Amino acid sequence: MPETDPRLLLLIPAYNEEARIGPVLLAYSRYFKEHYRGPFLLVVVLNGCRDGTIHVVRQAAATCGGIGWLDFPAPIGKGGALIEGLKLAPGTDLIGYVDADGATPPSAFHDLVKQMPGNDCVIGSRWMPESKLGEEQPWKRRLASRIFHAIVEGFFWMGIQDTQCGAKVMRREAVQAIHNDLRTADLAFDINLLYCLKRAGFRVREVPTEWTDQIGSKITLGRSSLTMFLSIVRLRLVYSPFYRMLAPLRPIEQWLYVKLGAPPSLPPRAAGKTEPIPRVEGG
Ligand SMILES: Nc1nc2c(ncn2[C@@H]2O[C@H](COP(=O)(O)OP(=O)(O)O)[C@@H](O)[C@H]2O)c(=O)[nH]1
Ligand SMILES: [Mg+2]
Repeated sequence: MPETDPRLLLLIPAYNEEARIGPVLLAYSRYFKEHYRGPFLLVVVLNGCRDGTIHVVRQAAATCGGIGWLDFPAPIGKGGALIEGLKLAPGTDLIGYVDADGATPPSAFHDLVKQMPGNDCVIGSRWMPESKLGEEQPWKRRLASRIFHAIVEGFFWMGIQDTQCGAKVMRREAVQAIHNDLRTADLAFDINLLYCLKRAGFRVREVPTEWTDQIGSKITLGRSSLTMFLSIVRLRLVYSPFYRMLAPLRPIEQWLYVKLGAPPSLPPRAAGKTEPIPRVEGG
């Protein structure tokens, strides 16, 4: 059969996922071998794992092929891991990510990819009328998520219902154009990404997706909410006329991240400077 689909790279950020990631890697690898008519590579981005996630990933790679990994010993956060993973964009056509727990089934991620023609980024949404939710998030998470959404909308006016769904896919060119502006290492990374894409004029399309909440979440609600709030305030200021004037406050900002036990935001990178591409192991 001729290869007609674009090259696709799927990133899976993973933090202490030994109990959840194995079957997910096998399911994705099998599904895409069977249903995707183009080169497909899955890269797990581990950071600061204190369990045996790396062994589970190695095992899956040996069993299936088409699975590689990047392993960062430092706790660089989900955003930090994705910022590293997205440096692989030059070697592919489409690049996306999903969570390690299988909340997004492979067919649902494939549906996002199928909607890429004519768009620069397609994001899955759990908050549209046609979204299919197997198991919903606990009510406290849903409430926090709606409050967070209202604040994000008030700050950034993006008109996106669900910025936080873990399933997204983008065109390589769009990722490369904004990569230098990605500096949020915690879970507010997605806002940073979407805001920069929209600001640069890229077409971001939100579509209903299929999602099943999984037990074993790595997120502590109180602390994550505070960190995400700090990050979106920071992001709003970065893209305001005042940011230069606030330079003396930057050490306080970093101190707050440390106090919250969260990965600090990344320092600014020079425009036009290309970053070295990380070397994928396995694959
Ligand atoms: N690399 C990396 N991944 C993380 C970190 N924190 C969470 N993740 C990943 O982010 C994804 C979503 O986390 P999860 O616990 O499922 O969140 P929830 O379903 O929203 O409660 C999973 O793939 C996690 O392994 C982190 O600090 N580093
Ligand atoms: Mg999850």
